[in-house]
Amino acid sequence: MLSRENAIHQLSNYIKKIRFPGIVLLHGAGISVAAGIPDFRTPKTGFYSRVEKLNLPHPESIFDIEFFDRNPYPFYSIANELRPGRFRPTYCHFFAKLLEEKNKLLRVYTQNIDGLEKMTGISENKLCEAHGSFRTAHCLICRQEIGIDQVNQAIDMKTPLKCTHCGGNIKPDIVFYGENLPSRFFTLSDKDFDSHNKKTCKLLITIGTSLKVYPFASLAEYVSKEIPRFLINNEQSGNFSFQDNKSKDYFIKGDCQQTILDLSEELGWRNELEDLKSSFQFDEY
Ligand code: CNA
Repeated sequence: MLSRENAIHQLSNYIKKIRFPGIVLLHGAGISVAAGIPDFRTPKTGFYSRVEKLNLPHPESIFDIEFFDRNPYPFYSIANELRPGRFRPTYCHFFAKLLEEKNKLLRVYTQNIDGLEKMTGISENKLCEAHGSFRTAHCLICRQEIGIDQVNQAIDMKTPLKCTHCGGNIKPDIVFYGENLPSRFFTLSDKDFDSHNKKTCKLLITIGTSLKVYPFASLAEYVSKEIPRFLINNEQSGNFSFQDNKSKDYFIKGDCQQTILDLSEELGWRNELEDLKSSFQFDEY
């Protein structure tokens, strides 16, 4: 396995060689930890260890659609730790935007529901929020759309919101276990990873995810063997084969924000990345 420095150097070389939108980014909760949002599975600090106090059947129950419909209290009691409004995008988020500006980004697929990619101003057609977002909300029964301010208020008061038409539970449009992913996820991934399509993924960079949630995790498995795949994470995850000298899989272990800064330095983009982040205008809500 390459050293961290050599792997960053290798990644920088691959990025430099790409002269069209050919890079796919896969984002996970690890990239938003520096924004102040806990990830799920990191022991002690992750969201799942925080929900232990709620005595759920499983930590995952908090995001299980059947459980939520029976008992929305646990979700409403902790959703303020995730809901957008107080958090700013990080270097990792702005790196995606920078790749778009350099005309190298094919797509960013994110599992995150915090909306931080969108806040960077990245174009909508470059972004696939595979697990939805907190920007809209609906009644689970009659599908009436509910104003998100009302939902945020309920989340802040830790009180489940009910539909005024039918009494059903109101849920932000984030994808729970037991729900389908948006059809756009399947349409785009079919196209972006189709080896017969010329405008397909030529470099895959996976950042801050344990790759445990399917079908999202399968994206990392869709690319053909000749496509380089990088994992930037605190720990190894997914089906990468880092020990196999013939594979084009690379692991850059450690804090993803530092890795992205080091990578930007190597690319000669550090000032542009810093500028993007520091010029960001932010209104808390
Ligand atoms: P996860 O299972 O909690 O994995 C996070 C991964 O990131 C782990 O492998 C960590 O080791 C790694 N990690 C954490 N911090 C860092 C860091 N600073 N540098 C490098 N690596 C780090 O979360 P996944 O995203 O894999 O799981 C998918 C779930 C998480 C999706 O359904 C999301 O909706 C859900 N989620 C989203 C958010 C958010 O929107 N910010 C927060 C928490 C969970």
